[in-house]
Amino acid sequence: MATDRYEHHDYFLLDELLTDEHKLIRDSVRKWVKQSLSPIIEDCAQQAEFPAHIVKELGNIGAFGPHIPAEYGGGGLDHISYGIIMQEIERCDSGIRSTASVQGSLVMYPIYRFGSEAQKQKYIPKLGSGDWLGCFGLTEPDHGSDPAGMKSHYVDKGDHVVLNGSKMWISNAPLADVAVVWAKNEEGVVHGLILEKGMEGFSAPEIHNKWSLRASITGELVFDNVKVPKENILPGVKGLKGPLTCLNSARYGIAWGAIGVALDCYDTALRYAKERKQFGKPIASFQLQQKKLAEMITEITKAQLLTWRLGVLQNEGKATPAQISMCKRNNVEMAQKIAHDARQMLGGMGITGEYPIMRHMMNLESVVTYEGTHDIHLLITGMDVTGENAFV
Ligand code: TGC
Ligand code: FAD
Repeated sequence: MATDRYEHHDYFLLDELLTDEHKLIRDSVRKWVKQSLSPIIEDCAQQAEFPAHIVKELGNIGAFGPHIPAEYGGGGLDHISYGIIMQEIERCDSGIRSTASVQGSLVMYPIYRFGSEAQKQKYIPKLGSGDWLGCFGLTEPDHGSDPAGMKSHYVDKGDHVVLNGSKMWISNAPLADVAVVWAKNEEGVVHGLILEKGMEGFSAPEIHNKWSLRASITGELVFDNVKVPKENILPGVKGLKGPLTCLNSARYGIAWGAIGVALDCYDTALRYAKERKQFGKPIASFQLQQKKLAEMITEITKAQLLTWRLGVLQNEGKATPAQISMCKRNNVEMAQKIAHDARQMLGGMGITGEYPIMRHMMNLESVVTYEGTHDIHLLITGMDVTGENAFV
């Protein structure tokens, strides 16, 4: 990719809603992204290689679990700070934001929220620092949108349980040191288990040939009579509300992250339109191009306001899962439309790796599907406003 020339756009002076600490966090993450991530990201995506060395760097900049109390190795920051960090990272690449949101919201958070004191002390600090990488196993080959149907299960063997089954589409899996896995006990009740790399019968083969999130590593989790010590079961939750509670936190981060993608596409298209000349004039002077740019910044601004308000509600402990679903769904769709228009504005150059837009477009095809598909989030909103459950 050419030099990262990104400039932030704040059409409605939303910076005035941020604290000095928020702005400091944003500026320092943005600086790291420009110095360390932007120069390598296009090659990683082209080669379908996850830049494993950045796990430690993400830990160093505080990208893992910023909203988890510092006493456990998190950042001790508020939810708006968490969102800003996801926005700045995803502004460069959704796959790297995936690494950060899985580690923080789907591995550290369940251990923090539902784990024993010993589990918290053992796992969270090493995950927060980036010494260990984690993954989260909920989806199965036959159960994606309907995780209640999961087949992974374990049986009680005294001081340990024996786990069988498999998980599919698991971000970070092939390299993960720790996996938070959801499986049913003999009564069919879902529980969370912490698995460690190297446990006998536990493997994590890589899924190849993705056209999306190519700089992120994705795999399966296979459990073939894995002996899991009982002390590795999360004691604080049972039932599907365990994993779904963690998803609220990750979906919230994606809502912010999608704004980062949209801002990068808008910024790229705006600069290109001012510099590219056709018919003797910058293409920015043509009304059809101005329409696209004006609509982009309008939609970004609306999403920024929605998401900032969600952040305030999240800080106050008042955000509902349905509000988070609405925001994730809205922002990802907004980013997809902007990426599509931005790509067209760059003409032929829009399909090359010289510019980030095509990579963002392809990444968004995963973002619109994972953490609950676009349609599932619509149905969650539908259920919330009508009181009628379309899933049963
Ligand atoms: P349902 O009967 O509605 O609920 C079961 C229990 O869960 C509770 N619950 C929630 N709790 C907290 N937060 C939420 N958002 C919750 N939604 C539901 C609910 O109250 C109930 O509790 P209880 O005490 O009564 O037992 O469940 P259902 O089987 O009808 O399914 C509902 C549905 C479809 C909305 C849900 O299962 C769903 O969200 N499906 C989408 C699955 C999904 O999002 N998978 C994501 C996998 S992880 C991932 O994609 C990571 S990608 C990360 C990256 O790389 O960035
Ligand atoms: P399905 O559930 O089979 O859905 C197929 C289609 O049917 C979708 O369009 C869906 O909206 C629609 N549909 C389903 N049910 C309904 C309904 N009731 N009404 C209307 N339409 C419906 N999972 C993890 O657990 N951990 C991870 O780390 C993880 N990382 C991922 C990384 C990538 C790159 C990808 C692509 C996925 C990842 N996932 C992960 C899995 C992801 O969460 C699932 O792909 C997603 O939940 C959808 O499940 P599915 O792919 O099985 O699709």
